[in-house]
Amino acid sequence: MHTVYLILGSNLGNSEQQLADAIRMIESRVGDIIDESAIYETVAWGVNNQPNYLNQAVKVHTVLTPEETLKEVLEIEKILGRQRKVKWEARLIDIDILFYDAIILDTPNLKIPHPLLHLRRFVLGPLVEIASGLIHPAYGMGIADLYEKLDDNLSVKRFER
Ligand code: PH2
Ligand code: MG
Ligand code: MG
Repeated sequence: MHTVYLILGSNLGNSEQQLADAIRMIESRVGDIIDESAIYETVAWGVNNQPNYLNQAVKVHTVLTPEETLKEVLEIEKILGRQRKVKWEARLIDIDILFYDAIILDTPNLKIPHPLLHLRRFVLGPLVEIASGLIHPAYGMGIADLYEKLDDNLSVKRFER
């Protein structure tokens, strides 16, 4: 059994419903949901003039390989209406693999750990809730330490429905 951490994001449509639907489909196609963070409302990172996101981190147990996991999450994105045209455009759902056990993988289609995760409050904020003691295998630092050292000041706050 393998442990995978995912970050979910949506800033189009009914984002709260999209996250709930994504988690349900992850449970049926990837594996058991072991833990999930609260939902956070976050300012769009790296782009201007986009609606705020809802982001949520989840911990999953899976028997799938990293490549199979990627295939499933891309399939879930498609089923939930994701259309890909432009990088970092507003989207109905995005599901990114953050960690898969302690592996380091660098292929054209799949990089694990996610190469930008340590720079993003919208990732580390939710993640620190469910993985504060986890060590980043490439940097040798805990998630809580990476969170403390963040240089990103874009707003990340718990979503109040
Ligand atoms: N995803 C991006 C780019 N910027 N900003 C926030 N707040 N949340 C995201 O999920 C996000 C982003 C690319 O996938
Ligand atoms: Mg992403
Ligand atoms: Mg993605």
